[in-house]
Amino acid sequence: MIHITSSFVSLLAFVSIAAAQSAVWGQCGGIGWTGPTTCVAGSTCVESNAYYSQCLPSTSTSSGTGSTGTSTAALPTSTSTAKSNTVAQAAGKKYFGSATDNPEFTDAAYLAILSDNTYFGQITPGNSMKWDATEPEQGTFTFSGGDAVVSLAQGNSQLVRGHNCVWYNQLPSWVTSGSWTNATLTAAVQNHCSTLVSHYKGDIYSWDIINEPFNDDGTWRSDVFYNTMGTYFVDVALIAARAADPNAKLYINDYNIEGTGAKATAMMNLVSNLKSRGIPIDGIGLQGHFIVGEVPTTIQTVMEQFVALGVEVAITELDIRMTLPETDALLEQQKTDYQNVITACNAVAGCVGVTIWDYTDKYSWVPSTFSGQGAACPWDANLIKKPAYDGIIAGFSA
Ligand code: 9MR
Repeated sequence: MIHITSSFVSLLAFVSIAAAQSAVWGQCGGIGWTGPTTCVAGSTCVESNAYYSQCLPSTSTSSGTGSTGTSTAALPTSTSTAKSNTVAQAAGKKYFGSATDNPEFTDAAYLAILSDNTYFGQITPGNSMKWDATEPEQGTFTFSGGDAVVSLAQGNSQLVRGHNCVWYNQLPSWVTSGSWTNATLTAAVQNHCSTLVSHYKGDIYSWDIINEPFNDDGTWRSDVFYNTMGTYFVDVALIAARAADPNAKLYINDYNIEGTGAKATAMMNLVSNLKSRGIPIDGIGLQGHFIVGEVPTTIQTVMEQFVALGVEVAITELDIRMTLPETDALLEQQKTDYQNVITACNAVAGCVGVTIWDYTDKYSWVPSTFSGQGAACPWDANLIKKPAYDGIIAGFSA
């Protein structure tokens, strides 16, 4: 009875302020949201994605990605004063970098850290160079989003990884629903890669020309490209890209190839096959979307095996997620996991750099894709460095 009464009182209190301000953990913005856009005292409106912003407790030092509705005790933070790109370059790497996305550029605090090239010597556009963004209609190219990323990087003296040219996802419907023949799709792929890579000629350190071509069992992914052209789409895209920007490093990028197994073997066989036929291939991107406590122990071995085939490697999309809420133990394990990944890259001369898939939990893709998981990045949602950051520094210092 007492419980019901107190809930009722809370409900009344909530209703009375609902029109003005959202409660802690309540929605406070996003596309289509017509409710309050400010939060009750002690909480801050934080954007999760374009469709959802949430009132998070502003006094908490946690990443704020927990959504249990309970407040969390202070969580440990980074203690290192060293800078991630500075230590990466001191270790002989070309860069330590971060993915980013154009909507984030309006966040001044976010942008200031992203633009600090002692932290990040390289950036990757998370979405704005993809096919749906760059050729939404056949033959009509739009480069404004990608151009903004390149211009930001150049202003900051940062390298750019181009991402990506041919991928099964984020395709405009004219590609996925077209009635293609081998010849017409070959021409479309050639034109897309050639125009995209030419536009950024001289601006890009490395390009993910092919993204995620394999299933986890090492078979080819069934998509419009493979289903229409067989494996020939890989040749077509790589050849077009090489002609468009001879100095850009051409990569194939995938996930679940970071440990030995069928998918890594399939990628190695592809590299050997391309090399034997003189098709240009310079690098393999190991994405590195990991789970805390589950980083493959064979990551260094796999990188060495790729390098032995005559390509460079990079960790291209590193993040290490956990089941929320964050705890001291999970953050400590995450620090160890980040350190192990960086240590492996550091130990392999042909591993040129590491890119995290955005640096802050504020803009991570993880919570919207894996329900109940998050806190995958080295900076929390309040842009505070977590113990994972110390793991990165330690890995480059080994
Ligand atoms: O970070 C990207 C996210 O904003 C997009 O919604 C998503 C759509 O597929 O793509 C994310 O980036 C992916 C990358 O392009 C390829 N590897 C997996 C990444 C995370 O999904």
